[in-house]
Amino acid sequence: MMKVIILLLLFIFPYSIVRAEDGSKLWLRYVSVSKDVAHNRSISIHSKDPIILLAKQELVNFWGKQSIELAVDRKLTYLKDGFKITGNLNRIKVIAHEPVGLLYAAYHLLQLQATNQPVSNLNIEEIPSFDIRILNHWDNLDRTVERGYAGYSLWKWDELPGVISPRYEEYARANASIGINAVVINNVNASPQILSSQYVIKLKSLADIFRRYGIKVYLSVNFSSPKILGGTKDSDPLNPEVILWWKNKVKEIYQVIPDFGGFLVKANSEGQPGPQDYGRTHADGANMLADALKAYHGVIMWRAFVYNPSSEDRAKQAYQEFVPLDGAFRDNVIIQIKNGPIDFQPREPFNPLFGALQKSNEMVEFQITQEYLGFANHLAYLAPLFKETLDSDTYADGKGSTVAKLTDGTLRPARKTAIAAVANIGEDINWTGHHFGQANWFAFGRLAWNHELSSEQIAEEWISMTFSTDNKFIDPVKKMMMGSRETVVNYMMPLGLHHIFAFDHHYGPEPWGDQEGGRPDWMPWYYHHADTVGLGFDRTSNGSNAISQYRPPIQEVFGDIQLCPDQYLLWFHHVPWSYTMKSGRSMWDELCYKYDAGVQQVRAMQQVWDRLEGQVDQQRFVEVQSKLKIQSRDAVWWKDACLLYFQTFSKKPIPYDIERPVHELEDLKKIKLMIKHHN
Ligand code: GCV
Repeated sequence: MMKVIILLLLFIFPYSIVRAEDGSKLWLRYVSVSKDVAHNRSISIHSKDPIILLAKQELVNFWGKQSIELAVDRKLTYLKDGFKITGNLNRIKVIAHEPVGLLYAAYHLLQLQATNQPVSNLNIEEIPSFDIRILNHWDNLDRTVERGYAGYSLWKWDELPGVISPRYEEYARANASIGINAVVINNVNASPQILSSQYVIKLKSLADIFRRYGIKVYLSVNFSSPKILGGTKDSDPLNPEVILWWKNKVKEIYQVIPDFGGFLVKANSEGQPGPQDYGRTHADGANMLADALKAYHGVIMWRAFVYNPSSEDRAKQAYQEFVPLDGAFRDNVIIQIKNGPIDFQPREPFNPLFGALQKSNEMVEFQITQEYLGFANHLAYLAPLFKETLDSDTYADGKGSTVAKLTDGTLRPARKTAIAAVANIGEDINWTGHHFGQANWFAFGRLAWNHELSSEQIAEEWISMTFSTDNKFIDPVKKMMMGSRETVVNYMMPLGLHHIFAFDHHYGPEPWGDQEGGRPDWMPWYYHHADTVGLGFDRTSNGSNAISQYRPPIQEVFGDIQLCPDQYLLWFHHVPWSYTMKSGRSMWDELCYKYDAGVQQVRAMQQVWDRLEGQVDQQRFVEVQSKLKIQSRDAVWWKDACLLYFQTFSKKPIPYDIERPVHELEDLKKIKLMIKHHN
């Protein structure tokens, strides 16, 4: 009976409509080639290396064009783990320095094919921008994910190593297809248990799968592990007993996982333990671990995300902590710095630590998971945000010292360069909660591979691989994606406003937020400083003087209210409500228009998407459509909450030509979302 119904459905509806399209395939929708095609071309290799065999297999399965020869040339060190592809209509030759380079080349070719690019006359050379291209999972051992909005963790620790979910390999393949070659498996708020022998064995089973795709595993470690797990008196980095504990633990890990990557450490930050608990410095702590890893070529990624409740501006604290330690870190330590000085806000100026450290390795940490951008409910394409930071000129080594060039080895040669991002991946069938969240995972990988790619190009690649190669679909969707991050900035925090989120879960607006006895640096008023005079955080020399951490001429630009770009105005200045903006409007009016623009822009996104019905499978169409409805309602919520609240200080009318508020401020203040935040 069932069979009959299915046949009937297939007859009535075109195949694409009834086909289950749940997003689980990500951008990997290569079409298997027919026997005939396969018969007429050859894929040849000269090695039994498992990664090369995999590269061959992918091409055998999906490459529908001319013959290909894949070879490793150990002399071509300059290629790193990149590749060269040359060829004509009859034959393609792929050369790499590393076996994994051939796998990346295979995915490159498959991407060209999937996006209908010409492959008849190829002359391609790709060398990745960064050596380590790493995802940071904030996954806990109980499978909750800190700031994760796509379900539980992929890692089923209770089943490992006995049961291997097929998703581990699918995950590895997706990463390899965009050049990601490293993953930190667990939350930076790390459980010491991850280092127990039992977990090391579980980790091995993941590492064995990932290795086939050129991916190394790393662990976040808890600085108190020696005391908690090993029973040492303390975890003082200068205590010989502690040093020995780490040495032995590292040895144990490498015995089981010979290509283990290293440790990521959040120390003395937001309540996590660290070397300062014993009067030692971040350098003492990092170096002790670096020494333990050195013999195995392991790396320490030591986070600079540190701040304490004090009278000092939070935005200044990482710089103050780390700049005096410059030069004190071992060469296998990389200081991992969040893109902005506060915390992954919809928009922040670049972190002044970039380039301020002259003699220490630095890397950027981005956040793909949308902790501060509407979770998995809002569509926000983040390549423009990533590029905004990477392309920021710090002037550290003169003009042109962009964050990208400071961290990719161009200006500051490093043993190993790296770039990280906090993953947005979970157990959800579509991996990222929102179908368009996949684009941010993809975009991070592509930019880590080549930070010179444009956001547009990456969007186009992703859309055509994920949805459709039809320009009638690609063009409007690309346009919608390109504006989406600015849209979120507009309805959440325009003009440099930041951190006015609801307490703890960071979903909705709470500019009025206050918790009795709570940390001031976790309260919105700490950041917006609204009063009868105006709005914004004075970080000039009259205020916290955070601008002094930037170099000239950036310092002058950010520090001068006339020169400061609108997008950072309220980040650096306390601006009078009636201040005349570059547009000629008062600051208050400008603020109102920005919030309103945000709302209108989400509505326009809905219109774009609704028009595309029928050009995309129904399941993904409806799921995205419904998320856009949520985003639209949330945008109005943000606009009303912020404007009605700030109006209590500005005492000015909301310009009459924009949409009127639909909420009462007092009602909005009562909203308390019960979103659990798992540490
Ligand atoms: C992992 C922010 C987040 C925390 C996160 C922290 C960090 O404060 O809200 O959940 O903790 O950043 O990056 O360490």
